Amino acid sequence: QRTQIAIVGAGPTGLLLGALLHRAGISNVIVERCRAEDILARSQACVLEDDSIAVLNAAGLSLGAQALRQDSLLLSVDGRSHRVELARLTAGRGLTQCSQTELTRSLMRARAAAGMHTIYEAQQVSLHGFLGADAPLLRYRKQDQDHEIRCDYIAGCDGFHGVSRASVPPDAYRCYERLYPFGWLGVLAECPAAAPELLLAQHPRGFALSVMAGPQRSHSYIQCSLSDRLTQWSDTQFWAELRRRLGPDLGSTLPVAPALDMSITPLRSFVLEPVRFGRLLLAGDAAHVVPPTGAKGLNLAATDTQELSEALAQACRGDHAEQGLNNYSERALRRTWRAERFSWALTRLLHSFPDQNSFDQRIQQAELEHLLDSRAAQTVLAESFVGQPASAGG
Ligand code: RFL
Repeated sequence: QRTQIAIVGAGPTGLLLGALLHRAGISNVIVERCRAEDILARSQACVLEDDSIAVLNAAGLSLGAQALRQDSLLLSVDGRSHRVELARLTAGRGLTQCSQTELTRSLMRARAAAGMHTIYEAQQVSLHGFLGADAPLLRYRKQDQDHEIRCDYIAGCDGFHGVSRASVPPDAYRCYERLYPFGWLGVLAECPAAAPELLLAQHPRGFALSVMAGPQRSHSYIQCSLSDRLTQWSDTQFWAELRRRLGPDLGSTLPVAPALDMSITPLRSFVLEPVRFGRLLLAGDAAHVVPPTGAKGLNLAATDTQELSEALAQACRGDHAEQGLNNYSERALRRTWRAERFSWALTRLLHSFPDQNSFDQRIQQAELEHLLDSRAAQTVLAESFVGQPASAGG
């Protein structure tokens, strides 16, 4: 088989890149390890910047009624909630809440409707020849048969545990990583979130977050210990703990419903430098991971795919050849480190760290008070959340 771009991974990054390339007239094939149903069984919150919505629209996707755009967010500090007016502080920019599952489903459907090729359940995917001058090769096994795809470029969109990064010689890159001493226990339920807006809560018992995932669905998360197991938590215990952390303002009216899904996620920051290796380009979680506190993961993926699709289209058409690809790594990393800084700072501000002493706690309290009292500090927070317009280099 021959295609222009072979994409590894049918998560949101791979699917979005495929859709953008298709729109630019570039042929692509996605090779994915899992079944489509398994990918859709993963449930995660999804909060998107206006620029990410624009990338989805450019890919021909409209989120419709499942997406809820808000001009503000709520910050609950020790049981008291405060509204941060995002749009007023950032000349009209806001955040859209939706479901990552529904977003992925829409991308899959559009891909199938356009006749684009996705190979699910591909085993033993391996990448060859991407550092050489010749066309690289993707090999995989399916139904006891070996297959090959020859292409011009490979896009590694296979997430943090994928094969793409693992195929690069270790002396060709550097990794920067931080693991956090806690995780998030998450519940997806058929009930509204604690508030219409994205809600982030700091509390001495730990962080909490509540977000809409459709008109009648919500994701809720509470900080938990890394040693916690799902068997230790019932729905009732989860809602009681969330209610406690939200305090009287929002806890007393918290809607609850049986959990449709419950999961525990460790929190991690990770950056790979560079993200281009000859004819292999990495995007999304394959290249960088942020703790979800700042809701930046998919937003980074959206900008990665936008820039990468343009650079790949340019290279495939032969005009100015690889100019865009040559710049891809540097531009992506500048954006990534900004998002990493924000996600790290917000995680530090809103979580309880097990090794925190009383001095650290007072500093955290002072920082939160400063944020609630200062319009300038709230503007900085709002700008980081909604993202800066592409023209500002954000
Ligand atoms: P994914 O979603 O991991 O998909 C990668 C795909 O590659 C496949 N794969 C392989 N295929 C073939 N061969 C192999 N050897 C392969 N190895 C892996 C996998 O099966 C999979 O299908 O990465 P992608 O596409 O880059 O997407 C990244 C996003 O999923 C991630 O950034 C977001 O979920 C992060 N995130 C959030 N981002 C936001 O922008 N806003 C949010 O509100 C938000 N909330 C969150 C989040 C992530 C969370 N967790 C789970 C860390 C909330 C949470 C709790």
